[in-house]
Amino acid sequence: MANYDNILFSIENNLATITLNRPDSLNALSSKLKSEMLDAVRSLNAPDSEARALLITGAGRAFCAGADLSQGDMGSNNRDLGQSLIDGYHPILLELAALEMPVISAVNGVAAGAGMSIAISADIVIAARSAYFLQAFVNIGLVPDAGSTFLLPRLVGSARARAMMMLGERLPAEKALEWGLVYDVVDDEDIQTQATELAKKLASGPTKALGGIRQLIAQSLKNNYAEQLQAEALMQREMGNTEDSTEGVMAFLQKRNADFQGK
Ligand code: T3D
Repeated sequence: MANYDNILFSIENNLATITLNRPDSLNALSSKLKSEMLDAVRSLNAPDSEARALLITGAGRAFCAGADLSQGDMGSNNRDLGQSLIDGYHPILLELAALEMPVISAVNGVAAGAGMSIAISADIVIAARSAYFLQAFVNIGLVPDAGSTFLLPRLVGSARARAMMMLGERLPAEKALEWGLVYDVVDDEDIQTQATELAKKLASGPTKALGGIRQLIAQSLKNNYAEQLQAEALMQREMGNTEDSTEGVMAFLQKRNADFQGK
């Protein structure tokens, strides 16, 4: 497995974990961190990868404070942030979206700017009680990016998304839970163990079905009802031929827990 400087990356018992690891800058997204993250995420979809779920979290007191504002020409007028997004962020986000396994984010502290975009792009978001979400972009005169304008209105509704984006105020974890942005809020000291427990459960689940759920939910954003019914039928045809679905039915009939292999 590759050695990285700005992230920690491991795969254990089919669970891949990426820890954004620049705690002194609240895990701000430097060029190096982004290229390492892209490399790690890409490796998960390789045919020889053992990963069946991905957990993303942050080292130290933050999940991620978004773009590294101290880097390169972020503070100058002579910059093309559009190109920087296209080259540095979109490949990671698209690679994450294309993963054929569930993605969990453990938001251990602040998730701001593009860091919030990454956090909410996960299938399941668990937040520490003291964590908060921040659409920080407007505070530095920018518009939300890295998928926030796509994801946030869909998750919390456009009225709340607009207010978060325009006001640039902190959304505490408990309120994020109330708004449906996160699946659960846990005590700070439990965030890593509880998120890992949940991620392990997914990593030993029927991976093809979990990947299928991701695809179907994504397709539902553009399909009409009839198209979505068709998409479900096509996907279920595929699932009906998986070893895990045979195992699932057998386990039910034999009154035992299923032993899914991700096949
Ligand atoms: O090309 C492109 O990349 C365009 C893409 C843009 C996407 C974006 O994400 S734009 C939004 C960028 N992010 C922000 O604007 C957030 C900036 N940070 C903050 O507003 C605050 O740091 C927080 C609200 C997140 C946390 O506040 P607090 O008081 O808990 O911590 P702090 O004291 O501000 O920060 C601690 C350290 O982290 C500090 O360094 P120091 O003084 O101890 O040496 C601070 O400078 C550093 N830090 C925090 N955020 C960033 C950062 N360093 C670089 N980039 C950051 N984004």
